[in-house]
Amino acid sequence: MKKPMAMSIAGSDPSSSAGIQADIRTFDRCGVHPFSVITAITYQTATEFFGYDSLSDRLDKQLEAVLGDYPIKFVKIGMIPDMKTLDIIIEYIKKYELSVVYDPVFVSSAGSRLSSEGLELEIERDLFPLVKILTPNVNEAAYYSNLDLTNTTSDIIREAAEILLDKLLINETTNIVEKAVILKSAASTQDKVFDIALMNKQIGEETKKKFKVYSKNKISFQGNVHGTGCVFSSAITAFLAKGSSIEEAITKGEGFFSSKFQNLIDLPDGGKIIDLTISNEQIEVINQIKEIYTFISHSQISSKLIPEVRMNISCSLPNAMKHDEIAGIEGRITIINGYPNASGEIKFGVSDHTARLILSVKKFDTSINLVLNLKYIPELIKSLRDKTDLEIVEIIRENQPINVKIKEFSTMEWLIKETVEKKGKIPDIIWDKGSVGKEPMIRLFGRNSKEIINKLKKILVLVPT
Ligand code: PXL
Repeated sequence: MKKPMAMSIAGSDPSSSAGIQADIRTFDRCGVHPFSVITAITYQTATEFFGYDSLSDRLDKQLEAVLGDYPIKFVKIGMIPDMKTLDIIIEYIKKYELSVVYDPVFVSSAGSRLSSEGLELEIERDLFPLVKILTPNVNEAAYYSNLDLTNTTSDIIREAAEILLDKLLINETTNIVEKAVILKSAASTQDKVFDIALMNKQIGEETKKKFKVYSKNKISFQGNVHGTGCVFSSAITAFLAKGSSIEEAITKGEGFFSSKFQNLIDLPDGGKIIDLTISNEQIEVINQIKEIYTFISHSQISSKLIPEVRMNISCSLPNAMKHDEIAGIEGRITIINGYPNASGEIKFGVSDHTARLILSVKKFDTSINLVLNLKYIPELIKSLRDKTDLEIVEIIRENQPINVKIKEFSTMEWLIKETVEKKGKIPDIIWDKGSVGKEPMIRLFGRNSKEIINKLKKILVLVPT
């Protein structure tokens, strides 16, 4: 399969949490190969900025080397330190017809300027018309729209978005071009922050302007998180490179950002940065889910095992204690054209009843890391009992104490406790006939993907056709 590729043209941040380092790491996390061209070297930590040197004399050679050789289409642009850098970038955007996501960055999160005075106007005039998606924060949006966006109403934020989008469209001769602006953290309530997107969407022969509001949980602490804008705009670029439309890329970029923004690293100087690390253990967990999913998704018979509530595969880190240490498939697995199909990506912390099951199982048997929920088919249970060596335990939901029924979490805990009390261990399968409003379900447990696939093979030959 061809690997999606994208390029970042940005400044180096030695704290590796903003700038080109953040872009590379984000592209990686999104499964996109990162090309990187450096516009400047900055000297900074997550909280202090000491200065920068422009690499404008070395920019041309970097760009020609990669763009001359590789079919790169999507590019994210960050720090543009000076006029010469801007001119070279523009030359290459035109020459290679690049699709541009531009994250305007005039001041660093520590408050210092990242570009020469007055460059904003040149950027507006020369770069904006070549930009596909613009991701300003409120200050940058206020500057370019010439509107006061402090403590403002949603009408004024929308007006600012319209002014900015018009600036991207200023040189377009047809009206069927798709572009977008996203005003980051443009509005907030007590516990939510909102990004306001405005896009020009093509519908038949015309384009229509469409607003979309994305809400994020407000995290309250002093100061700000270094590098957030870089991660967000790079994620959008990565999803464009993976084939998403503008609207999809923004939505997926928002999703990626929100999931990463939950885990911050507190640096010793008080700086906060987004945790973009991923361990080999985490990769192993994701690969195990991928292996099982690949096996299932190539088998039409597997689709008969997808329950009404859809299927999930949950896999835990060996010593998991919390939800975010368990990975699953976002949106679960459904059936498309007769085959099982994942609705979303494999991620940690996508809460699900299968994830809760593993956490409960781990209290009794730490060697079990995987669980799948399968459709209940009465004949299948009978054949599995008669013809396989799989250990099967039935749980009667009616026996569940009423105070446990109220919370699904305790239901999963109860189900496992009941099984261990009955059998003294976790069997291969725990199933139940359901109850009012609860679909009957088969749950398959295992230590690793190989073991699960072996068990699935035994099950699949017995699925009634
Ligand atoms: O997050 C904006 C940004 C972009 N690029 C570089 C930076 C910063 C913020 O400090 O240093 C190089």
